[in-house]
Amino acid sequence: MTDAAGRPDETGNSALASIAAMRELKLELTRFMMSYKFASDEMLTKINILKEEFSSIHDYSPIEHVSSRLKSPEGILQKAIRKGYPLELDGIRDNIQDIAGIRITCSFISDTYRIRDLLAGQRDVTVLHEKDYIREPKANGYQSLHLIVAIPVFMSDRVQPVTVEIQIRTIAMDFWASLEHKIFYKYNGAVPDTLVEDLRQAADAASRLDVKMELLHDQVVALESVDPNDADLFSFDGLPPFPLPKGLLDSFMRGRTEPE
Ligand code: 0O2
Repeated sequence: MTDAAGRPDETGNSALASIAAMRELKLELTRFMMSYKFASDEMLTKINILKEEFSSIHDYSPIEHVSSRLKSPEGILQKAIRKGYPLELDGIRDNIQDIAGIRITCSFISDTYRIRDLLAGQRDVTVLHEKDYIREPKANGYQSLHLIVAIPVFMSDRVQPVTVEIQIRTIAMDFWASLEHKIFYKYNGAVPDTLVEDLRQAADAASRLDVKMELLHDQVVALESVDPNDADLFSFDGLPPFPLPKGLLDSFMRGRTEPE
């Protein structure tokens, strides 16, 4: 590996070159994976802001639960090989759009579209693709609203648009999808026909439950009225208490109601 003077010989030089190439690859892979983590973090912040804002101001959040996952480098490569995509980072970036994935569960179907609109309406979010498996469920009964969005990630030397897959669905749809996923893997994809049929029936039942729950919710909302003596009227969830003295509150209210 070294000559008589201790300098790397030809074999030594090529070993050093491959170590340098490995380092370069590791750096590129780390940057690649981090860009997806940052994009996911940015989207999660947006979703959590909506969730907190709804809970504090409207006393109700259309977002019940949020989870996220990053595909592992191994999972990314397996998918690229399975789909026949070029095995280099730019090709993978262009073709695999679910490296970062976020799942949002909502109580009601209308909430799924509300969340879609609130996220899609944000200036730095670009919806690249939408699949509405709620309006058009898959043959097996799967329901969910899928968005592929791009969000700019600001790094030290570049701004990179990064894609994130967002799945939005109700609790009932999510319950069904988790069970179906387990069954699918248990049978290695070859699910017996009877189970496939049972799953389809369960999906129909889940769908009917969603519709019924939404109707009930609408009725409850219509019955709700504002209580002027509500003790919580001027308490602010998630913020430190700042009681308003009565005089200040009265002038503030007058300022809002009296014309100038
Ligand atoms: P994971 O581990 O959840 O990410 P793609 O394969 O993504 O290139 P496809 O299949 O057209 O293209 O995308 P689609 O239809 O938007 O589905 C992507 C994801 O939706 C899947 O990701 C699942 O998470 C979910 N999904 C789609 N169909 C079903 C279904 O029939 N049952 C369940 N339980 N989930 C489904 P992955 O990559 O398969 O898995």
